Amino acid sequence: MSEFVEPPRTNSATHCTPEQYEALYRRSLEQPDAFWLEQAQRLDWFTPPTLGGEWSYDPVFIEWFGDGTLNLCHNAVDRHLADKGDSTALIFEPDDPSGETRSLTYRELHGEVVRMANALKALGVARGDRVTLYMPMIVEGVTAMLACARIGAVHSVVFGGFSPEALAGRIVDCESRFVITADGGMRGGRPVALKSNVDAALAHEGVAVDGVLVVRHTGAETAMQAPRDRWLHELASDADCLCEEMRAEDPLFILYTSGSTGKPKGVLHTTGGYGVWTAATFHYVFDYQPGEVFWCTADIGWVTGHSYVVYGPLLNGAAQVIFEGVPNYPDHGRFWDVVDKHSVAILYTAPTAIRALMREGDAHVTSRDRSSLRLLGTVGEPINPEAWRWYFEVVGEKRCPVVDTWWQTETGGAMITTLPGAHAMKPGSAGKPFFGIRPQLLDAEGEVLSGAAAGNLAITHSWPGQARTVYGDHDRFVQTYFSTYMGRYFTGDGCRRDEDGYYWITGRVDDVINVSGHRMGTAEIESALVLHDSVAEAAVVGCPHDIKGQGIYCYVTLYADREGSDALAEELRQHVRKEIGPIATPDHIQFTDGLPKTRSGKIMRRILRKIAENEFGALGDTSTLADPSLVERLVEGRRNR
Ligand code: 6R9
Repeated sequence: MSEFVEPPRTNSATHCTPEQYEALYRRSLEQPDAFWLEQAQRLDWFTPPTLGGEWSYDPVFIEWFGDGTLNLCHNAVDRHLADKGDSTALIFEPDDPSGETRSLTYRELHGEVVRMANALKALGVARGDRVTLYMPMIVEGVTAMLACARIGAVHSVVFGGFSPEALAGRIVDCESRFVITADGGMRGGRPVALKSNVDAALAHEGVAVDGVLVVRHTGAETAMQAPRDRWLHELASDADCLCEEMRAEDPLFILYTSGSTGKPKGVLHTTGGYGVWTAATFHYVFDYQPGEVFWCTADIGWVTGHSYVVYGPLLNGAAQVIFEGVPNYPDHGRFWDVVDKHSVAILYTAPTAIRALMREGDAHVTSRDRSSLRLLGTVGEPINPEAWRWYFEVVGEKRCPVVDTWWQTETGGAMITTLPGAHAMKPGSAGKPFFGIRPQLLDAEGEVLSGAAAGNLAITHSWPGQARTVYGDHDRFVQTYFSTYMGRYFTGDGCRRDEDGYYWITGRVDDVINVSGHRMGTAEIESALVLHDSVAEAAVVGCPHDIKGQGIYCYVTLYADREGSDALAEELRQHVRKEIGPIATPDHIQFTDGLPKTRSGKIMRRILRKIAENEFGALGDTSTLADPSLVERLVEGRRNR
């Protein structure tokens, strides 16, 4: 069931041995402040911190390195100029493989960041202001984040696949007065209309910003609205732009993520702790060696793009690929073409991409060289052992260790992962806790489970990369993460710990689903559905999906005078796409004359989940339902699909 796969030798000099891991892990628990103050030396500080963690989970406040000051843009860019000025920082690979690759040294990156920062100042952005980014995966996405950090502004990146409605909500929530976008983006050969989506978002009532900075990328014709909209190339200048001295606990960014209730939460990360966490995890997990090329395929619109496209690699002075495209364009060998073209040594991607490519057969992989690969990583959702083995055996030819990194938007960086060299791997298990992390498994009653056990995953002690609050709603932060199990951070994930102390994440235990590695609140999709004038009520659950991990299954009841049809189902799908974005497009819509409810009116989601999973034998006790016969009709409806 849980056999080990011995890691291939990593041909690196700095990887962590099993003994070193044990010693460092022990020290990180026994002397956390000393340990993390030491790790903090990975960064340059204006004022080095003397304080480690000052935190409590009841009441909830979290601070790390509270008396230190630093600037993360300085750490990601400027401080490398002395010895890495001429080393590669970014290699841009466009969507179109025949398009122009663009390589930037750290010195050139510095120039671009300064130009962007000056443009932001000219637009009126000041320290502490929130700036919303709605960008394609291009160099300027990275420089825009770094430019914000440079001048002390707080970036809030909104994934370019979100709809104007979703963008508008996120602009309003963090009272952002500035947007950075591009004339357009390209994905899989198709244009993405970013600037016109921004215009549509800003046309919503109550959404007003002072300035929109537009990057010329595709050259698409772009309507500019004076004086609000400005081109980057017209506003940028090469004048000196110093890095603001930030306190460790000054906000660095807000990133919206879905929860089980309500609208998305603006998870807030601060400067010092997040910087130390991403720098240290990147170093240990990926075991990066100078001269190697790193490639994380995540978009900067997600936390993985924040921590392992922007901050982690650049804080470590790494060279890395920025990829605008998708895995299957122009064909299913694109990832491996990019690996060969840029001699990628470390590849970090999501199980959904691995499954999608696995389905297309080995030839797309084996026809490419891939000899540059040294390490493989996955993130975003549980990886099924079959996909793990394909990644390890076919892609990595058993030469490359696979690191399966479990973490969340709220954790800032990797939390549970095998370390190359230190741990044997188990296909499907994330492995062992990272330094300083104390996972705990609890049952529904709050009893702590010891030894080999399965339960809900909580973390008992704070770590530097932990989110500090939900922007503008600290109560919601406390409620969401610290009230299920008092005095602990609750992850929302189910997990099993085996006899070797390896952790196996089993997926969300709340009303969050994970579609292609993207987190989605079922409540958000339900709210979008009931906005449609035919829909009386909706309940959304996850269902198994071969490629996406989970699909979106919607039970919909209509107003009495409406009738369900294929055409209406399609209309509802389009409606959800428009309200949230293409990633939220429902896979199944089942019309029903009612939803299973308790006598007190609570929807019994457990039953709906089982039916969507085609597990009709495991419906459990349905006797408390107000209308037990409804379940049979729902099962019948599912069977007929
Ligand atoms: C980094 C990221 C977080 C949720 C998390 C869990 C799932 C992430 C995983 C994993 C199993 C892994 N998840 N990594 N599950 N194994 N290696 O994905 O952040 O978008 O906030 O999602 O993703 O369910 O709770 P985020």
